[in-house]
Amino acid sequence: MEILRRSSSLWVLPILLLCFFINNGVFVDASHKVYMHLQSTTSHVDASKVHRTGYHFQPPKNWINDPNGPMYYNGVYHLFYQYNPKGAIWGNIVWAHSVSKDLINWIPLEPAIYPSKVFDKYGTWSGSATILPGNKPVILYTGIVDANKTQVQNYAIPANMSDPYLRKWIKPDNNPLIVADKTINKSQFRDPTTAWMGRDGNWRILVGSVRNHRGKVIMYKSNKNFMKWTKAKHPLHSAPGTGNWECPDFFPVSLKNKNGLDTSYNGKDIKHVLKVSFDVTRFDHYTIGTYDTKKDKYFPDNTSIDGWKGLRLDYGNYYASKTFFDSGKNRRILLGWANESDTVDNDVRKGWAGVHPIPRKIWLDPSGKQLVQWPVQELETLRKKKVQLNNKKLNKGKKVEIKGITVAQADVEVIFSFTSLDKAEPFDPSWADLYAQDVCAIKGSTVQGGLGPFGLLTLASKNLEEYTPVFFRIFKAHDKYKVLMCSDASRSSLKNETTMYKPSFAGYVDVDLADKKLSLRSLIDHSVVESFGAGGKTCITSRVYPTLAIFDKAHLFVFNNGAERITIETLNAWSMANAKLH
Ligand SMILES: *[C@@H]1O[C@H](CO)[C@@H](O)[C@H](O)[C@H]1NC(C)=O
Ligand SMILES: *[C@@H]1O[C@H](CO)[C@@H](O)[C@H](O)[C@H]1NC(C)=O
Ligand SMILES: *[C@@H]1O[C@H](CO)[C@@H](O)[C@H](O)[C@H]1NC(C)=O
Ligand SMILES: *[C@@H]1O[C@H](CO)[C@@H](O)[C@H](O)[C@H]1NC(C)=O
Ligand SMILES: *[C@@H]1O[C@H](CO)[C@@H](O)[C@H](O)[C@H]1NC(C)=O
Ligand SMILES: *[C@H]1O[C@@H](CO)[C@H](O)[C@@H](O)[C@@H]1NC(C)=O
Repeated sequence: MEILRRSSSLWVLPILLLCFFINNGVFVDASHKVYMHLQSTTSHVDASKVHRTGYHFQPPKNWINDPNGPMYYNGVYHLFYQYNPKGAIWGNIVWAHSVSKDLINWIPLEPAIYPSKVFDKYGTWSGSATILPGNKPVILYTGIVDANKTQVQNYAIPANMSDPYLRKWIKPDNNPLIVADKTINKSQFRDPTTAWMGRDGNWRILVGSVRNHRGKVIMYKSNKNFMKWTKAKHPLHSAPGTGNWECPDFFPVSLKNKNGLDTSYNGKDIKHVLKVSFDVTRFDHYTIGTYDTKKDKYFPDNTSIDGWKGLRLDYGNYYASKTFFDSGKNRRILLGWANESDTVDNDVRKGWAGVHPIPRKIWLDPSGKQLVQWPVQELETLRKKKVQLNNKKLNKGKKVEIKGITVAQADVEVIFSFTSLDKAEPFDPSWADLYAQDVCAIKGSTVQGGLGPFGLLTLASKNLEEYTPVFFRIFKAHDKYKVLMCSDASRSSLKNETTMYKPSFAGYVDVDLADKKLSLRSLIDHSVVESFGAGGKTCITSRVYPTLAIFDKAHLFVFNNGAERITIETLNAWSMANAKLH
C-alpha cells in the first residue's frame, strides 16, 4: 500500500492533495501530506525511548508500515514488512525481513526485496506469499516502474532453498507478471493477495483497485505454472462509494471450529471472508460471505454491511493487515500495522514510526456473523510477575488501583459482572447514524451513566492528568441492549493538545448479556494499548504518548462511573518481559 503520496518535485513541503469523496451524501476529504525533504532524514533515536514498545514488533529505528508476505515455512515464521531504511517517515520502501519460531521473538535479517530492476525501480510495495505444491514459496509484490507511480505485479523466489531463513530472494527477468490493462488506473493497482487454487486447478489472486469511487478487487488467474496470469471477466467483488481498496485478503473460515484453513480450501461448512483496507478512511473492513466458485464471485451475507459502516477488524489504529494459514498449529494468523498518532516532526525526532500489533489468531464466531481475534498464545511466555483480584465490588464513582506489576508494560485480563440490566441508559435513536467512535466522544469515561462506563484506566498519571480509558457502556435500544466499547485517547497525553491525533476509538460488541458478564483484555506497552472485548469480538488499538504516565510513574486502575454496582469477578495482570527483537 501507499502511505504518503510522493511528488516528483523535491521542493514540495507539504503538498495537500484533497480528494473529495461522496458517500451517502456525506462529504469526506482525504488529505495526504508529502514530506519529500524528510524522507531521508538521518534518525536520532531518542535516548530516553519513552514511547518505544517492549514486546510489540518494531525495528531499532525508522519507519515501518504494512506486514508483507507472512508465512510459516519449514518450521519458521517469516515476516516481511514495508520499511524505510533511511528515515522515520514513509519513503525509500523496501521489504525488510525477520524470522521467528514463535511470532513474538524475532531475528532481523537483511532486506529481502528492494528496488533494483526496471520492473520495481521506483518502489517495492506490499504483497503476499504463497507456498506452491512441492513446498516452494513464492512472493507476489507490487513494483513501481516510473515516476508516475505506475504499478505492476511482480514475483520473487528464494535464491537458496537450503537456507533455513530464506535470506536472499531473486526477482526473475520475466517480471512483471501482471500489468494493468486500459480499463485499470495504473496508479491504483496494488497489493496482490496470497493465491488460492480453484477446482479447475488454476491459481487465482486479487489486486486492489478503484474505479469511479467504486472500490474493487480485480481477479487474475494463472495455470499451474503460476507464470501466466490473465484478468478474470469480473472483479471478485466491488462496492460503490468506498474509494480505493488496498491490501485485500480473501480466505475461508470454518463454521465448525476455531481452526484455520488453507487459503485454497473450499470444502463444506465454511464461509469466506473478504477484508480490504479502505484507503480513504484508513480502516480495515471485512464482510463474511459466500464464494461462488462457478461464477468466481464473492457475495457478502446480508448480515454484513458492505461499506464504511461495516465491520472492522480493529476499531483503532490498525491498517493494511494480512492473514496467513499457520500449518504448524492449524490456525489462521492476522498481522497488522499500527501507525503513530504523533506529529511527523515528533516521529522524526524520536527516530522511528510504526509498530505491529501482537499477531492474532482469527476465526469465525459461532454466530457466523463476525470474526473473533485473540493474541497468539505464545505471547503468554512473556508474562512475568502476576497480580490477581477476585470478587471486588465497585460502586458508582469508585476506582481501584492495580499495583505490584510494571503497568506500563503489562497484560491485563478482567471479567466484570453486574446483577441487573435495569439501569442501562436509553440509546438515543439519532446515534444510530453515527459511528461508535462519535458516541464514545459524546459519552466518555467521565460522563456518568447507568450500566457503565466501567473498565480500565491505562497509562494513567497519579492524579489523572493523563489516562487512556478502555471501557464498556451498555445502552438499551428499543429491542435490544447495545454494548459500546471505547478506547479513548482524548486525555492520553498533555503533549501538543492541538496537533496530536487523540481519537475516541470505539466499536459495538455483539454479545449476549444473559450471563451479565463482560470480559476485557488489554495489552499495554508504553505507547500502545491493544484491547479485546468479550473474548476478542471487538478489538481496538490505540497509540498514545503520555508524558507523566511513563515507566514506573504509570498507574493502572479499574473504574466504574455507572449507577449500577459492578463486580470485578477476576482480574489477572502480568508484568510483561521484553520480546527479543534485535
Ligand atoms: C507521466 O505522466 C505524464 C502525464 O500523463 C506524461 O506526460 C509522462 O510522460 C509520464 N511519465 C512517465 C515516465 O511515464
Ligand atoms: C545455501 O544455504 C546453505 C544453508 O545455509 C549453505 O550451506 C549454502 O552455502 C548456501 N548456498 C549458497 C550458494 O549460498
Ligand atoms: C488514477 O488515480 C489517481 C490517484 O492515484 C488519480 O489522480 C487519477 O485521476 C486516476 N485516473 C483516472 C483516469 O481515474
Ligand atoms: C438473509 O439471508 C438469509 C439466508 O441466507 C435469509 O433467510 C434471510 O431472509 C435474509 N434476510 C434478509 C433481511 O434479506
Ligand atoms: C507542541 O507543538 C508545538 C507546535 O508544533 C511546539 O512548539 C511545542 O514544542 C510542542 N510541545 C511539546 C511539549 O512537544
Ligand atoms: C495514522 O495516523 C493518523 C494521524 O496522523 C491518521 O489520521 C491516520 O489516517 C493514520 N492511519 C493510517 C492507516 O495511515
